[in-house]
Amino acid sequence: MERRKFITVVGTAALAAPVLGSLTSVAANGNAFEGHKFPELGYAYNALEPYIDAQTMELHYSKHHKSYYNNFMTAAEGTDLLKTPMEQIFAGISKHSATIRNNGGGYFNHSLFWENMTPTKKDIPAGLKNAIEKDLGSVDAFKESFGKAAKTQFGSGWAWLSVDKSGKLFVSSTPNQDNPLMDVVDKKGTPLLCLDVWEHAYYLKYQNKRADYVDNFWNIVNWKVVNDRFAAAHS
Ligand code: MN3
Repeated sequence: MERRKFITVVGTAALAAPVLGSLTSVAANGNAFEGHKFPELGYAYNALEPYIDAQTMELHYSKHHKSYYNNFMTAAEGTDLLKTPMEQIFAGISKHSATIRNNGGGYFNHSLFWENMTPTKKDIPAGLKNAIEKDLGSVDAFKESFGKAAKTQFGSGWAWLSVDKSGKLFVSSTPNQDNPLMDVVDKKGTPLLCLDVWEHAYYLKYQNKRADYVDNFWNIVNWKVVNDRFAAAHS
């Protein structure tokens, strides 16, 4: 029923990727904010195999992510938050409830996460590659640093590549569903690439071996999307 309907949506979406392209750039582009939408997945549940298995993708997207979205929308009902872009909400997240912070973060972070993965291996575009080399030493040094952030984040959380206000790239990790846009985190910036290291993101396939999941992530990064986010953050 619901599952069949979803598969149809995925099939259609796959032809029209990228489907989430405007998520972070709505406000930046000056377009009217059209409300918080649960995003379509730009590929099938099994598209990222063998690195992320189909069952994990289905549960993660249709159950975990959907719950964050639904809970956020329920908590936001009847408030201005429904008319406020997530970036703006996060900039003042310290003034909101834990429900808004956790579920708003969960809704937003996963939307970024699905979009920055792809079944089609991509090279790192020159603009982003040059910036990584300038700010983080080399692509290998960046991967090492990002991998370390992902592997050593204690408990549930996320690893990030972001760009700060001065245009400099940095790597960080956040607990729970926090992200670099939130006023409560130490290292603030615009997220370009994220990796979910909650156990629900990898446990079915990798069990306790988070490091293997993190190392395999490099096979499915959508560098074009990361580069596009970098360019948008600059313009
Ligand atoms: Mn998750």
